[in-house]
Amino acid sequence: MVFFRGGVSLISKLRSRAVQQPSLRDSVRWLQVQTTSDLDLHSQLKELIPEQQERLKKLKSEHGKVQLGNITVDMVLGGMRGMTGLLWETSLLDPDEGIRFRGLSIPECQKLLPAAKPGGEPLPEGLLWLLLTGKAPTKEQVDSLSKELRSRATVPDHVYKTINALPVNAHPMTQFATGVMALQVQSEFQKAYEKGIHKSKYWEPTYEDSLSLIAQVPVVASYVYRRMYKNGQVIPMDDSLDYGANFAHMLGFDSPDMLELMRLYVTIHSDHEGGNVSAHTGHLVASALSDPYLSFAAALNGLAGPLHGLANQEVLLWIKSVVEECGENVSKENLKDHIWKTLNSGKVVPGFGHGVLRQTDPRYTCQREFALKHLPDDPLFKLVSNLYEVVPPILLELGKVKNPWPNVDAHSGVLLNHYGLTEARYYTVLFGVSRAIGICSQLIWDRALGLPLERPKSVTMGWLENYCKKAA
Ligand code: NMX
Ligand code: MLT
Repeated sequence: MVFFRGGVSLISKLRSRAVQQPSLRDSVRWLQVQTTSDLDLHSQLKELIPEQQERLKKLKSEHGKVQLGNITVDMVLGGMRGMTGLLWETSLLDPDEGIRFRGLSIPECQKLLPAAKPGGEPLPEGLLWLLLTGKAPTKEQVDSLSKELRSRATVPDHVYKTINALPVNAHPMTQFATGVMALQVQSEFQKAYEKGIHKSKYWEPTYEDSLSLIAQVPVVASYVYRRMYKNGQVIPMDDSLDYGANFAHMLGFDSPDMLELMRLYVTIHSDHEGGNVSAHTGHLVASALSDPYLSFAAALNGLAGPLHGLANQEVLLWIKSVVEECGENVSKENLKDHIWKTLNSGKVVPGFGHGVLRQTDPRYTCQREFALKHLPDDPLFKLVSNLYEVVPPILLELGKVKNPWPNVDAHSGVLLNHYGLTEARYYTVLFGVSRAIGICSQLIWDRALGLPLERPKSVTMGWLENYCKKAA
C-alpha cells in the first residue's frame, strides 16, 4: 500500500512535469495504464468520461426533439427566468429544497463527505472530488487530492507584481480578478491549443489548468487580504493543512472553529447549478474555448455585482450601519423602520430573495446551525436571527417579491466577523475562491463532453411586437 501510494504521487508529479515536457508524456501515459489508481482523480475521470460521452450521445439521438416547455415574452423580457437552457452536471437547484451537489443535499454532504475531525464540517476537496466524479470520496482520496492541490499552489511572482500595480485600496474583487488574469499566462490549454491539440483531448489541459487554478486562488486571495489589511505581511501555506484550513491560515486565522467555518464556507459556496451569473458567465466564456483562467476571471467579474456575490458585503455593511445608529441590541420595531427606509430609498434588502429559490436557502440554514453551535450569544447573530423574522413579512407586503426568504449571503458575514474577519469589502473574494471549485469542475466536463459554443438568439422589441400581432 505504501509503495502503491508512492507510485501515485510519482505519477502525479510526472504528470505535472509532463505537461511542460512533451517527451515525458508517453511514459506517463504508460504508467497510468499500468496503475489504475483509486486515489488519483485524473485516472478516475479518465475512466468516467467515455461512458458519459456515450450517455450524452444517446440522449441527443433518442430525445433531441423532446420539448422542455414554452418560451414566453415575459421570459425574454425578464432575464430568462424559468427558461431551461443549459446543461450543468455538477449540481441542481430545487426551488424549495435548495441545492444538491451531484444529488447530495448540504446535510447529506455534511454526513457523507470526509471531514478533518470526526463529526466535523466537510472538506472542500471532498466536494471537488464529488462534483468531478459524482462519487463521494474516501478520506484517503481526499488526502491525496489535498496533497496534489498543495503541490500545485505556487503562484508565479509576476502575479503579485501585477496586483501591486493596483492602488492598495482598489476593491478586493478587482485585485483578485486581476490576479486570476495574471495567472492565465501559465495556461496549459492555451499552449496545447496553439500546438494544435485534437478536440478529443481538450479536457486534459483543461483539467491541468483547473486544478492549478483551484490550488492557487486561495494563495492569490490571501495575498490580496494581507496586502490590503495587514501591511503586506504574507503568511505562507502550511503543508500540513487541508485546503479550507490553509486558506484561513494564510489569511491569518488559525482558531480551530475558524478552520471549520472556512471548510464549510468553501464547500457550500462552490456551486449553485449553471444559471447563476458567475457560473453562467464562466460557462459562456469557456464555450468559446477560452481557457479556465480567462473563463473564471470573467465569472468573478459577474460575482462582483451587488445583486450576486457582492450581496455578502452589502449585508454586513447594512447590519453595521444599523448597529451604528441603534446599537447592537436594536429592537425589532427599529429594524422594521430600517428595512422600510432601505426600501423607500429605492434599494433592495441585501441577503433576501432569489432568482430560483422559493424557500429559505439551505446554505443559510447550515450557517445558522453553525452559529447556534459555536456562537449562540454573538449580538450580530441575534440581529441576523431577528431579521429572519422581520424581513420576510415586509417583502411580502411589497406584493412583487417572489421569494421573501434569506439567501446564503444573509448569514455569512456575521460568522466571519465573529472570528475577526471584519473587513466586509473582502467577503466576495471568499465566495470567489469557493466558486472556482464548481465552475472549473463543470468546465472540465464541458470539454470532456464536447459542449458547443453558446449562442442564444436575441430579438428586438419591434420583432416581439410584430410576432405577437401575428400570433394574435
Ligand atoms: N429587496 C427589495 N426588493 C426585492 C428584493 C429584496 N431583497 N428581492 C426582490 N425584490 C424586488 C425586485 O427588485 C423586483 O423589483 P422590480 O420589479 O421593481 O424590479 C421584484 O422584487 C421582483 O423580483 P423577484 O422576481 O422576486 O427577484 P429576481 O429574480 O428578479 O431577483 C435577486 C433576485 C436575488 C436579484 C433579488 O431578490 C435581490 O435583489 N435580492 C437582494 C440582493 C441579494 O441578496 N442578492 C444575492 C443573491 C444570492 N447570491 O449570492 O447571488
Ligand atoms: C449563487 O450561489 O450563485 C446565488 O445563490 C445566485 C443564484 O443561484 O442565482
